[in-house]
Amino acid sequence: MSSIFPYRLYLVVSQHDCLGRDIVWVTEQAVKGGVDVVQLREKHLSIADFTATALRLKAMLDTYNVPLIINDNLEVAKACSAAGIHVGTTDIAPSKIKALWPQCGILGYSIEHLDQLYTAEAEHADYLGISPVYSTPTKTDTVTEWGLEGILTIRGLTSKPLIAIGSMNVDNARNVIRAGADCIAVVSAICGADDPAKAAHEIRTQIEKAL
Ligand code: TZP
Ligand code: MG
Repeated sequence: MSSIFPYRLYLVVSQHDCLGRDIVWVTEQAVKGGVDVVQLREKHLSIADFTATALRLKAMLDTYNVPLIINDNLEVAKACSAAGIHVGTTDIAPSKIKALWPQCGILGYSIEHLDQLYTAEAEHADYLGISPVYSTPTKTDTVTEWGLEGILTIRGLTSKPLIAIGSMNVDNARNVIRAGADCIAVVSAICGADDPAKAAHEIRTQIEKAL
């Protein structure tokens, strides 16, 4: 298990994905169910609203000792003293982040093709997002799917923690961990569930079975 990223169930959350319910409530339920790391991924909010949401989430998560990671926005990450930042290949380069934000604890980087694994940028990451494992209506600008084969391949090539994202749910979490992922990242199977705590608990149970 990685010391910088020992987490197993990763909630990626936005206000929009919570289907009209408060993001702090949904996230707290998810944490009670077994989520142990959270990423706030807001694509349509102003910086002021993104920051306000981050501060509210951070205050709640601190009481559970669960780290908050901010998607792709250094200003918000700094403003809320987040645990880290997550970027994709078209965002701020990982090689620049620690100079711009020396307090950054966890640096996550999503890879969509195998050649991205071999870049110097990937070397800077504390964990790699395998994006997407399966295509998903939650993020439609993806081109390929890694599938279980992709996870197996990457697992053989790096010792960095691997986070699986894209249509992860209670039915596929176990096989994805068995294929070599360290952590399962979820949006809709938890944020969209009637009972987010129960949904998180069921996925967490499958992860633990596979370890
Ligand atoms: N990156 C790759 S797939 C994805 C992101 C943010 C969305 C995953 O959402 P869901 O609803 O868990 O499939
Ligand atoms: Mg991005």
